Amino acid sequence: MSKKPMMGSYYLLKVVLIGDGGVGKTSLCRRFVEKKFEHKYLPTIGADFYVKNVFLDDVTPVKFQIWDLAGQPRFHSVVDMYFRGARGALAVYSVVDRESYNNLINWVKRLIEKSGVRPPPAIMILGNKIDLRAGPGEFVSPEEGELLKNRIMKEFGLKNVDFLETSAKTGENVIESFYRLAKMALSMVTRTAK
Ligand code: G3D
Ligand code: MG
Repeated sequence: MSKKPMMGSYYLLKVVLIGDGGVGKTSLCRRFVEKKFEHKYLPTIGADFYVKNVFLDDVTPVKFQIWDLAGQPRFHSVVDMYFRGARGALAVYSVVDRESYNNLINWVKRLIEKSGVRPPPAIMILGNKIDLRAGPGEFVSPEEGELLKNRIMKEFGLKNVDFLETSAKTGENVIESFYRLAKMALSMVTRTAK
């Protein structure tokens, strides 16, 4: 990533994180945003909001606006607001939590209904916590992640859907996830004057 300051116009990209509580959404945000972040806690609407400027392929300026839903049940009525205008979503399950994998399609359904954008948001499906797969237990496999991606594309008639496995703990594929999502979403946003 380039260190030059962002000048002139840029792509403004609203991204939301969806998926069950505990799958690692906040950890993925923190890992991506690192220390260079503006972090504003907005308790009234139950979401954390982050901004991060990057240059995709070292030339394309993108300002990520990342919304990380805090997830308290009492804030469910603001989920529509949170989804509205999102051009991209990180749809996260945990590879050590099969229920979160099974529930992800319902999150995607809600996002598509509530985002209000056409074409629908680009979606990066993430199987997180792969560092835990080395231990004992039953895990969601990468093949199952691919199956979910294909199912989501087919069921909702979407083109901009991708899948990666990540670890917010080790950092594996975290930057890659946000960048790939941005590349898919860029075709749907226009540059904004600074
Ligand atoms: P959420 O925002 O989706 O609710 P969090 O999830 O980011 O709060 O993460 C929930 C718990 O999972 C946290 O542990 C966090 O440290 C852990 N976690 C998140 N991502 C990973 C990962 O990639 N690998 C491992 N091993 N753990 C992860 P605690 O113990 O704080 O509840
Ligand atoms: Mg969280």
